[in-house]
Amino acid sequence: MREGQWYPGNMARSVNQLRQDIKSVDIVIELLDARIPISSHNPLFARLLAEKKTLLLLHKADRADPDATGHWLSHFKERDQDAISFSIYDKQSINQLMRYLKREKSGKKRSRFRRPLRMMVVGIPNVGKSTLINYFLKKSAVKTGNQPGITRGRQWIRIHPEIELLDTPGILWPKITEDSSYPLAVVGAIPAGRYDLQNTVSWLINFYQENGIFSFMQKKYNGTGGQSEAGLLEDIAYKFGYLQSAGKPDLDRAAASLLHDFQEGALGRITLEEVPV
Ligand SMILES: Nc1nc2c(ncn2[C@@H]2O[C@H](COP(=O)(O)OP(=O)(O)O)[C@@H](O)[C@H]2O)c(=O)[nH]1
Ligand SMILES: [Mg+2]
Repeated sequence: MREGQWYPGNMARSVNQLRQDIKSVDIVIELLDARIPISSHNPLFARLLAEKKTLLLLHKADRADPDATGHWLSHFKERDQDAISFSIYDKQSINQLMRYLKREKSGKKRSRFRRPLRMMVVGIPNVGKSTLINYFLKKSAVKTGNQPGITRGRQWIRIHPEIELLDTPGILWPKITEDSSYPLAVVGAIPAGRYDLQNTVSWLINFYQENGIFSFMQKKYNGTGGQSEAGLLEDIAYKFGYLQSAGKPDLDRAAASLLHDFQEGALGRITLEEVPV
């Protein structure tokens, strides 16, 4: 699959806009999917952000394996890269982010710029950028009434008296490589219909098998189909009545349903990419 193929808009234009926006902020928050910290990072961000202070948010951490997220945090710490485990459903992680930003702001006190700390959110599609921005937008609207610190031109959301967030996220599509295409499809970073469903689900089932957690899937669907992938998909089809006209199990619907359950967190908190050794 070619990069950018499924996203509207012109790649050069959005990268140029991103470059401009990055210039106008003090810090960039790059959202990674905590389940796939490797594949959800577009290497082009690293180049665009080379000179800029960056905070990584391991987003959707509520879906990832907490131990694996801990390993990722240590990994980044060893590399002097600031990173926070984050979920929009976890108030503590939101507080941690706010504490971090306030520290960043107070660290800049002596600077001749008295203006608020400015930041923006970047990440690949579906990683949770709008959710985070909307959270702050709602919150600041409640706090300050009708005019929540938004100025004209590029829009800024004042999320704290001394911290402003650009209301438009920077978007880059993921870089699809042989290694990253399945992880990206599995977490929902590639739109339905743009990847091979059966191969993707095969990859996911194989991940569970190789990591000794296949029984988790079997239990979930009252599996009697034994250890095989086909058996599992048949179990799912029969359990939910996904049948074709001749009463044969509809394995495509079963696969879609399995993937949906994974994305909803119904198949456990799973991290698909470990820290490289
Ligand atoms: N589990 C989980 N899902 C989240 C979280 N934040 C956002 N999402 C979901 O991820 C999906 C994509 O979010 P969105 O903000 O539209 O992503 P964007 O494309 O990066 O703007 C939505 O279904 C959100 O509800 C989170 O912290 N945890
Ligand atoms: Mg969005």
